[in-house]
Amino acid sequence: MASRDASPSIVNLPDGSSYTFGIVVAQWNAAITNALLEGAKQTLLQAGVSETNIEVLYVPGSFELPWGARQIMKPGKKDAVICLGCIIQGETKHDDYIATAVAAGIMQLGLMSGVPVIFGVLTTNDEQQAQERAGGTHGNKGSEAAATALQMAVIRTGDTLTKKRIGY
Ligand code: DLZ
Repeated sequence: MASRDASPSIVNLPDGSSYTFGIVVAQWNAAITNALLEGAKQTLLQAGVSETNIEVLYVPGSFELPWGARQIMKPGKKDAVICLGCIIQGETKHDDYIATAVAAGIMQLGLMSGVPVIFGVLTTNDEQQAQERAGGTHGNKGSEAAATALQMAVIRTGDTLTKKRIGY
């Protein structure tokens, strides 16, 4: 399949200077998840988010991401939380169980809390596919997750509506 360019959301980043983000990172397949973290941080900083407004929490594996996201949104205001993980298919169905639980947990937490929780979890057949999506030929999905978090922070605070009303 052909590789694709950076998504429009990464090219046209909203101004992030007034927002605060949490990033939760699974340590399974750490080389990949650290690359996703770098991509996410780079994108947030590029959008004007202050380094002090980015809090990072490490959890053991992707299964713990929803719990980590709940934990990181507790102490103070977060405009969005980004979950980063890498689930690689093995000989058993563990990847299916983990991925399904994590996706459901992240969705549920976002709906219950009102804080956008972004699914930045790779679910790949092998390590090569993961590398291609962590800064390789398919871009960096951590960066894309951060761009989504920025968009959701803007939507959540109603800034988009405000801009439309005043004629941007
Ligand atoms: C146990 C496990 C396995 C086999 N594979 C992965 C994986 O590919 N990616 C990942 O993020 N985590 C994996 N884990 C760990 C689980 O997410 C979790 O940390 C443990 O089951 C403990 O709850």
